[in-house]
Amino acid sequence: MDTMAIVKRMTAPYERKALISPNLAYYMWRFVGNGRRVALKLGARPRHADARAIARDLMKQGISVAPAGRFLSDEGSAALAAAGAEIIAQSRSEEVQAIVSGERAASHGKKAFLVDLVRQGRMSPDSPLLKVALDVKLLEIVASYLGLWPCLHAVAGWLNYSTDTPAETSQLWHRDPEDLKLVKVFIYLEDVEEAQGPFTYIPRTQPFGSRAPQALKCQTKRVDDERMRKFFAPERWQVCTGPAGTMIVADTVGFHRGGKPTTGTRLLVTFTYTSGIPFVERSLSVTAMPDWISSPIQRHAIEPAVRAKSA
Ligand SMILES: O=C(O)CCC(=O)C(=O)O
Repeated sequence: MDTMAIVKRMTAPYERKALISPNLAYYMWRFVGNGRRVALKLGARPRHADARAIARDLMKQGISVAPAGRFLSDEGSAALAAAGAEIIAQSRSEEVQAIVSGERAASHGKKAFLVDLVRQGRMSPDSPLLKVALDVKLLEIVASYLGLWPCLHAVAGWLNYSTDTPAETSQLWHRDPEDLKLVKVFIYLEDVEEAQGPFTYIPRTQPFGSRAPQALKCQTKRVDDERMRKFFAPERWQVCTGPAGTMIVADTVGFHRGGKPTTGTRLLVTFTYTSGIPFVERSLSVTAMPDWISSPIQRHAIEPAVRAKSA
């Protein structure tokens, strides 16, 4: 068996579990499976002075929420304005509105309560959304948190709408399966109040978080609110309402749920970042290496998705 297969076998039992302290599987994941990405991170000083402070906050809480300008460079903010305008226009198209109103059946994936507005198979390297996801400041924050140069794993644009069915899949409390530690980003493109099904998180339940030991008792795959109350009181739940432009950066191995509007819709873009050896296969593929890339951290983040296209 080769080294990578050994690392994979050692880490597999920790999918959808938050480690409470570093163990052998973690060190193998970090220094053997992702050794090169760790070395790249250690050898580079972040260009953005506050990237490390934001990552430290993330290490403590598992989540950081602020206006997008806190996490993005000026170029990233400009790309977000362009990408956001495109996605808002798409969400208002007749075709999408017919799905929201129930006149037309959606070609749903696993989630029968949202329209995914982004085609992430064979994505164009010139997509403004890719420019946001590969923003250097954002990547530096993710790298400081993960302790390695990350891979961009997925990109999506969701329009959630209300349904009559009980909460299901990601609308119930869960831990994400993509990697041992990971970062998900959500950027609201329209205001999100309680009624629009905000992203909701239990701080400090991420890997190595101070509530990870307490969360061990609650290891079911999907948990409803009634059951979660027995483990964590609702006062501990961070309900991420906010105006358009609110950005959430979180390790979603920590407990979270969201996306069940009771009225109206919720429109956001979301990115997932993993290490170089995720548990779950990458769904993103990009047709060519973007020629606007200005930094090696961007190249390393997108390289696997470009390779996926040519594979
Ligand atoms: O839609 C939400 O707010 C939650 C999304 C989620 O659970 C996920 O992406 O894993």
